[in-house]
Amino acid sequence: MKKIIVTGALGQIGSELIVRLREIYGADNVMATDIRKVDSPVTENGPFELLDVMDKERMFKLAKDFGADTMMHMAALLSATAEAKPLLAWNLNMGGLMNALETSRELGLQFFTPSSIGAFGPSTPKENTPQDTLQRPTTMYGVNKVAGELLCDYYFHKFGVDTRGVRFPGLISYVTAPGGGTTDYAVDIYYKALEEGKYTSYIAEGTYMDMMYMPDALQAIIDLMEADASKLEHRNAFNVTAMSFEPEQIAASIRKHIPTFELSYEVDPVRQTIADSWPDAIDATTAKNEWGFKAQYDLDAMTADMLEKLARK
Ligand code: VAH
Repeated sequence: MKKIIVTGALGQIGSELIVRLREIYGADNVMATDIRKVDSPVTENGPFELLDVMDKERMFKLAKDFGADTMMHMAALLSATAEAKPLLAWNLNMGGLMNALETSRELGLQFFTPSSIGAFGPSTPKENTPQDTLQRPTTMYGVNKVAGELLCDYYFHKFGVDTRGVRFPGLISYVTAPGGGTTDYAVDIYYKALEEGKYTSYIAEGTYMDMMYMPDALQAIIDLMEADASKLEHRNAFNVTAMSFEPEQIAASIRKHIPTFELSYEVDPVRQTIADSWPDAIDATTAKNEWGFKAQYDLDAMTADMLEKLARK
C-alpha cells in the first residue's frame, strides 16, 4: 500500500491531488504538508503537518516517521511570481526540490514533481513541440523547471531514485482561486463570467497556450506513478496537454452558456512576455505511448463543468 507525503498540499494542484489520492489510497495513507494551515478538506480529512520545504531536517523526519514510500513535491513559486522575485524563486524552487530529492534518496521513496511548458523557450519549436527538443527558457520559472528536470533525471541515473514528472500546461480548476501563474487568466475568466458577465484579459487575443482541466492533470500524475517502470524510456519530464486555445476561444465556449459574456483586453506586458516565450501547442505522443496518457476534457466539456461547479460554489 502506498504511503504518500505531499508538499505544497494547499496549492492549486495540491488541494485537489490530496483529495483524489485519499480516495484511492485511503485518507490515513496520504500526509499533506504545507507552509501554512487553513481550514480545508486537505487539513481536516487526513494527516496534515506544517512544513517549510526549505527545512530539510523536518521534511526527513516527517517522511520517516510517517513511513512514507512516495514523495510528491508540489511546492513551488509559479511563473509570474518567480519573475517578480527571481532570487526567492531560485532559492525556494531549487532548494525545496533538492531537499525533496535528498529525502527521497535517503529513504528510498518513489518521487514525483511537476515540470511545465514553461521549461521551453522562444527558440523551442512552437507547434507540436516534441518531447525531446531545445529548452532555452527566458524566465526564472523556466530555468528552475529545466534545472529541475535535469536534477530529477540525475537522481534516477546516479542514485536509482524512481523519479517521474510531467510538463504540465496551464491547469484550470474551480477549487482554488487563481494566483501567481501566467495561464491563470483561463481560470479567472470563469469566475468573472459568473460574477460580472465580463472579463478583461491580461493575455492578448491570439495568444495560444496549452491547457488542461484539473481532473485530467490528477489522473496523469496517478497513471504515471502507477506505470510499469520498464516501459518508461523518459522520466523527467513528459509533455502532457489536453488542448491549446487563445482567449477568444475560451470566451466563445463561455458564450454557449452565457450568451452576453463580454471579453476585453488590458495586456500585462510581464505575463504576455512570459506567454509569448512558451509553445503554442506541445506534442504528448510520448506520454501516450509510454504510459497511456489520455485527457478526457476538451474546452467545451471543461467550460460546462467549470461553470456548473463554480455556480454551486
Ligand atoms: C504558470 N500555471 O502559469 C503555471 C504553469 C504552464 C503554466 O506552469 O506559471
